[in-house]
Amino acid sequence: MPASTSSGAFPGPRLERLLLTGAAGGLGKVLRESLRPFANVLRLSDVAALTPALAGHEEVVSCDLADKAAVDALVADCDAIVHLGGVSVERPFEEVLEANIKGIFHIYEGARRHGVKRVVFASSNHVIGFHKQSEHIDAHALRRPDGYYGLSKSFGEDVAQFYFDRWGIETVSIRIGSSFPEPANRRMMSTWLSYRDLTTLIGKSLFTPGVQHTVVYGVSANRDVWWDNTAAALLEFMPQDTSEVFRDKVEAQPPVAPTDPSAVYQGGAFTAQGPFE
Ligand code: NAI
Ligand code: 15L
Repeated sequence: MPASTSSGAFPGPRLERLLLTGAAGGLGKVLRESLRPFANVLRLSDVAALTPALAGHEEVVSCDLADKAAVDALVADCDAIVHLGGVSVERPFEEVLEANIKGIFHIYEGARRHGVKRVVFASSNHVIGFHKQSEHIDAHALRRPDGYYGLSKSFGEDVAQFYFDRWGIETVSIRIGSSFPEPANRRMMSTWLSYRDLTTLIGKSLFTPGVQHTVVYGVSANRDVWWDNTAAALLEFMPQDTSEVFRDKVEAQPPVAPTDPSAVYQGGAFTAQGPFE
């Protein structure tokens, strides 16, 4: 059931109010459904339009992450934050600056001011994108961002560490591989994360005690994974899905040259994007 959005019968604790930023996006639409067992009320936010809230279970709050006062109001009364909002691909620095760099600062300032003690940050494999696909790395490997977008996620991880060290706000930074209904190409055979495994990992990230700032790779149980999650063992994340079920379909695609960035670097084509002038 690789494309499932269900988290199953979640037996764990429930939050009163969970903020989900980026709720109108690809993952946000999925998690709007699958995170429902984790909280009595999901506060859904995006700068893009959202479909109306389900009475009793959801609240919709429109917000631009670049607007500090608006983010401060957005975070008020929430028990935890799943932060997905922002630019999600390589774009000119000025765009990334507003949504991702200012955005994550505003989220943590809101958390500090309103006493929110747990954040789940959608980081990305593009923090380590310039590592070669021949390498096997863990969460302590040198960060090698592959663009402005990857740099912003690297900054986000530093902000998370700082707000733990200074203010005790705990974060799990999930370096998501490629979370889509199915892997779209050969690289994603290694990086794919099913929606079901993503939901499970977010649940672990919200409710595991004592995470401080933990970095974890968000990847399913694929055959050829480049990432070692030993450093995040306390989360006890055991992915259930694998890209193997899509192998025949993906390998029917035309071959890629061995020198193509998508076949060389963990970050794939992102390593060759820009400049944008
Ligand atoms: P997406 O681009 O579909 O969703 C991002 C959402 O953020 C959009 O709905 C957009 O309107 C919103 N947003 C952008 N700028 C904003 C701003 N200034 N204020 C408020 N909202 C703003 O991306 P997707 O795929 O859903 O990813 C969600 C998160 O997970 C992103 O942070 C992305 O970087 C991260 N991620 C996703 C991966 C994937 O494979 N889907 C892989 C690695 C990381
Ligand atoms: C990401 O960080 C992006 O948000 C997503 O759209 C994919 O490109 C993914 O990485 C990937 O590397 O496949």
